Amino acid sequence: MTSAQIRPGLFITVEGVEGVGKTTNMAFIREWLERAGVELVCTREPGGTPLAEELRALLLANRAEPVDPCAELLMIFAARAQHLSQVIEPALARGAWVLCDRFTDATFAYQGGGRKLPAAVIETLESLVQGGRQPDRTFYLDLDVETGLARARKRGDADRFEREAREFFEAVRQAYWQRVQANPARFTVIDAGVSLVEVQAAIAAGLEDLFAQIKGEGQ
Ligand code: Z5A
Repeated sequence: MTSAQIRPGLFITVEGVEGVGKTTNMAFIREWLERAGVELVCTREPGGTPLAEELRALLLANRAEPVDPCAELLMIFAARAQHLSQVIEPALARGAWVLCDRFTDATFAYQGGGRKLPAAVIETLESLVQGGRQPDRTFYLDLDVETGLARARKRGDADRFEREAREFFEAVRQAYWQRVQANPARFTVIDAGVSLVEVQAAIAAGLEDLFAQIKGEGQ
């Protein structure tokens, strides 16, 4: 029996501030789950469909015109609505697992914490766009902002978010921690400030724990 048969339709997200190593570790999680026999759809936000990727490009582009935080928020949820209806919900409905690089926790962190939009406004859009859909498990990679920004700077050209000041990312990190504290059963917190080998050992332990939990639920 494969893991997907034990528990079909699991939604896993990966979150963290700038430079935390999400892309690197998404590939690790993907390989780990595929080795375990999971049918996996790997995707990202904002993005994941042609239209949502166009919205992503609009969101990330540097531009002279200041972007209103509310316009930013609505574009993110427009992309999410498309992504959910075209990719995430169909995959979960057929029993595949979905591994997504960022989801609505990022909205509470960046648009809530970073841009200071009220949580109640984000919750209203969350309810409209997602209904009751929430990730089943979220790997939150935590790293101090200074180290994260130093890692990210090595990548070259900064997008519109990456040009924000350090205080913005401190507020983002703080908002992530509020999400973790409000939903402790959903989050697996990973210290991303250690070597990649150690980070991936911690992620593997988190995945083992998830499998033990779903096996327990299936008995
Ligand atoms: N955004 C938003 O505002 N609201 C929302 O609701 C959503 C998103 C969903 C794009 O996201 C932007 O969208 C994002 C927030 C906003 N902007 N910001 N900031 P994204 O996820 O595509 O962009 P990103 O944050 O830049 O993520 P990334 O590309 O996955 O980068 P990363 O997390 O920094 O990962 P990385 O490229 O794997 O790692 C960075 C470097 O560190 C790289 O050279 C690695 O080799 C190195 N690394 C990784 N791990 C280690 C360890 N352990 N030690 C040493 N070096 C390491």
